[in-house]
Amino acid sequence: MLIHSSSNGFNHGCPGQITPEPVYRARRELIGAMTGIAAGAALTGWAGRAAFAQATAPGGAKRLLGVVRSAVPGALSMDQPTDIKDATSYNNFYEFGTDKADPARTAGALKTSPWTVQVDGLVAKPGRFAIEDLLKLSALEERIYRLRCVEGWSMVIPWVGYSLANLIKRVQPLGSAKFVEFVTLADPATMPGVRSRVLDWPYVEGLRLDEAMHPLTLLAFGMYGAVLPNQNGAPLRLVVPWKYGFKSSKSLVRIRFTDQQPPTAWNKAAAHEYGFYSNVNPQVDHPRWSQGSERRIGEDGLFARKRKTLLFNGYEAQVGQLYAGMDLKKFF
Ligand SMILES: Nc1nc2c(c(=O)[nH]1)N[C@H]1C(S)=C(S)[C@@H](COP(=O)(O)O)O[C@H]1N2
Ligand SMILES: [Mo]
Repeated sequence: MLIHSSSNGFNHGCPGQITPEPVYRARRELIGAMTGIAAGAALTGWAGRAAFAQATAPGGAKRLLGVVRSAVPGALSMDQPTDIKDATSYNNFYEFGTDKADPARTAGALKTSPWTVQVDGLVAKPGRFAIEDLLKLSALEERIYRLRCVEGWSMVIPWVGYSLANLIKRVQPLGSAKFVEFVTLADPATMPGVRSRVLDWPYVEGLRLDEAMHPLTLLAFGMYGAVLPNQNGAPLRLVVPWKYGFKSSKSLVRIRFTDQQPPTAWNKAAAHEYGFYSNVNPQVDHPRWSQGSERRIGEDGLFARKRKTLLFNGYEAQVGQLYAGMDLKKFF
């Protein structure tokens, strides 16, 4: 069985060889432009939701319009965003292959339209939501999050989406709901990786309901101002910035509310290596490598791990309360 390997693995892609662009576009410039476009609409309570419709930019990438700068505390990292080329060519998406370069090469086959997401389980108002309706459910925000992979590398990605809490409130969880399960599409016809048994498909991840409700937990539809590339989890994915990257399921088809901790794909594959919580924690090493430091993609040499990894990936002020009194070594 192929399990996550450390950043020192030799079989991985080599983003260090890609010439970095100046900066993905001076971030402030981007935020400024987006705020400019959206300011009027934001002040009028998003009456003009038609503004969210996607438009095709000259480059072919579908831009997301009407995106506002997030006001959620901690949502706008000051770190320099990762080059878009690295973020879209160095991926983990095992449904499309286990090599970092596989998803960008093979995920083009994924059909992201039409797309619906089933939201069910212990909720008063279950439903099947079309992607078009989900895009209109709440104002789209730009959020610049650090992403720390359990393998020991990290990126900084400007996502576009809104707090998952908006959708959760819509379906009204019952008092008995304690956990939320996130299920990725598993289509052997378009996902070559699903034909091999590297994980128990479909890819399932899970959060406690209070973690899922946290304002930083993002339902993302885009990155770098445009709709998500397939290899990054189109047409919608989860992003939980204080947990290892594998907690953030891509290409979601189902969100299910339960009263029990859901069995999750990586935890089933190796429970002693991938805990249910998987909060980023430099004090809790992976059995096969240290988690004390990380390699920021595009910044360091291929084998350098120069950055200190931070508790909760630097989001402790925002999320620490969720784990008050918990033994983080036991609930890793
Ligand atoms: N369905 C699915 N979701 C997934 C994965 C996967 O293999 N399949 N990989 C995870 C891992 S290990 C990481 S680090 C992030 C990577 O997201 P990115 O490629 O957009 O940077 O996606 C996560 N979500
Ligand atoms: Mo990861």
